[in-house]
Amino acid sequence: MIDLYSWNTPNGRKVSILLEELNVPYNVHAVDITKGEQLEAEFLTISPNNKIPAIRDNETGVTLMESGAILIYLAEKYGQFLPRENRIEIYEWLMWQMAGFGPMLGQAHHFLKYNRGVSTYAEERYGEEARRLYGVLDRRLEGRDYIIGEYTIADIACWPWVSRHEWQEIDLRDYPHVRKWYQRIAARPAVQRGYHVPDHVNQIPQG
Ligand SMILES: N[C@@H](CCC(=O)N[C@@H](CS)C(=O)NCC(=O)O)C(=O)O
Repeated sequence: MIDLYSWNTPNGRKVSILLEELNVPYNVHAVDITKGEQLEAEFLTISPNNKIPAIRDNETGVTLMESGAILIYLAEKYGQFLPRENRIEIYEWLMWQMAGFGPMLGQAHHFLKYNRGVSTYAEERYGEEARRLYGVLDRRLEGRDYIIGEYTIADIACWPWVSRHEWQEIDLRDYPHVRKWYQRIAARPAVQRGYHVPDHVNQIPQG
């Protein structure tokens, strides 16, 4: 059994969506990051960077932080969503998400949604970077149903960030390939289940 430590955020949802897609049993431990529960000593033994998501695999004793590492671990363990022949390309787009798409969109949330008016410079910088990154993804998805052609952990890593497009002040109609891809993945029952972990806080945005 896998223990998942998570909260309703894009990084947390990546892991619950993959677990639902894999159809493996898991226990959910809600870590309320709005109350500082990620700083508690017990959680730090699993996630030394005090961030969700994290897992404990009770079968192997492995504990892991960092959503990208967790996606790779679970995909390898269960032999799905990381096909050997496309592995390097999947890592390429997974790293793009982990190092660019996620962190930059996180800054867009910070300055555009939560701190409007604090810094015009930061609003312009991260708003522009968000639009640039959506352009990169849109060009990649032209002529492809999924980032690597078939549905993999690269899609599972990127999709929850796109589900917050409203926070980033992104109109998906400006990125038609991203929009179709977003809606295609939103229609998957496992994604609909994984999105609402640990709790149902809102409907999946339409796009
Ligand atoms: N690179 C990490 C980032 C994790 C992350 O930023 N988690 C946020 C929620 S999405 C968090 O736990 N924030 C609480 C805090 O910063 O104290 C990953 O992908 O797992």
